[in-house]
Amino acid sequence: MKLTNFYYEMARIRLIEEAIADHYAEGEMRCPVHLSVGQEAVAVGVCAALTQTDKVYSTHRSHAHYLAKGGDLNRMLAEIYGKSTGCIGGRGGSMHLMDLSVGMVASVPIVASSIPLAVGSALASKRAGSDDVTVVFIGDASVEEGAFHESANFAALYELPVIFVCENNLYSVYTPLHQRQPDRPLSKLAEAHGVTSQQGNGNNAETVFGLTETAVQRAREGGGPSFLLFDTYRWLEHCGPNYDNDIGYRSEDEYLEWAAGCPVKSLEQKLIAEGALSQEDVNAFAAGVSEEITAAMQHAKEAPLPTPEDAVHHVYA
Ligand SMILES: Cc1ncc(C[n+]2csc(CCOP(=O)(O)OP(=O)(O)O)c2C)c(N)n1
Ligand SMILES: [Mg+2]
Repeated sequence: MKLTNFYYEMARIRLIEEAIADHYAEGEMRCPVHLSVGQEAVAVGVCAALTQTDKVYSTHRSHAHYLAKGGDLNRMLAEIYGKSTGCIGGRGGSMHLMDLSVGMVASVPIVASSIPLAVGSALASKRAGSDDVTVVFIGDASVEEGAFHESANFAALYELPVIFVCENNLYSVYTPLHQRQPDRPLSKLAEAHGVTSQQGNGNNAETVFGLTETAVQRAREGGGPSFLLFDTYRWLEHCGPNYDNDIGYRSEDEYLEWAAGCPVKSLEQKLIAEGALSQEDVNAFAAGVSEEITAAMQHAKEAPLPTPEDAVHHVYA
């Protein structure tokens, strides 16, 4: 059943992110990590509306997108540990996850820079006569970059099959949205370029899925781009494994309010209340995922580092 699958995928991503946070202090992960705890419903709801060959582009906060699109956990953790078995051979780490075999084309940490790549990908699909759709996950800060506006304009003009999925977690690092932009929905910016826009609760995977399904259908039928604005919240610090509500840029009360609407827990409670899941199912699932994570962590730690010779591969001169 679809909603139960949403729950399992979100709970798995949460457990994986928590495991990364638990191990980070060991100092063996070779890169910064931007964790998606609290934002799982957007990744899962969006990717559930896509096929394997539909394309996804992501940002610095890429783990949930990669996993929801079907990326391999062993290769993700090995990448974060900088190992040669990582999804890009240990060259990039957490912010550069990709897996072409499942349509996870690229993650790029320069804010907004994956947007023109995604629009180019949609243009390529359209010109090739393919009905693939491209999704680009962006944060709320991305719409402050010129690249967003040029890309939205171009996508609307050429009616490209691209969906801009904006995860509005209210912050760009330590700066809240209200200190960066006038008071109007971010979706107005996309609408100004002629891009159809919708806004929804980004902590409800069913809502996210429904809005994405409609946008995907429009794109496949030649209806052009969409901008989907999903309200959500990052629970941990911008970059790293800790809570940082004590340093002053946001309040504990604000965090607690969002945490009370936890996307994973609320869906779990709904499914248990409806009888679609039991507490035993939940516990058994968590135990299975824990084993999967333990094995993947071990694989990542034991895998070899890239060799010095590997450094000259994939370099163009
Ligand atoms: C062009 C550019 N400017 C600044 C940065 C530094 N930076 C990294 S993440 C980030 C905030 C991004 O905020 P948002 O897009 O809302 O994503 P979130 O981190 O909230 O998921 C900034 C400013 C960058 N990577 N690229
Ligand atoms: Mg943000």
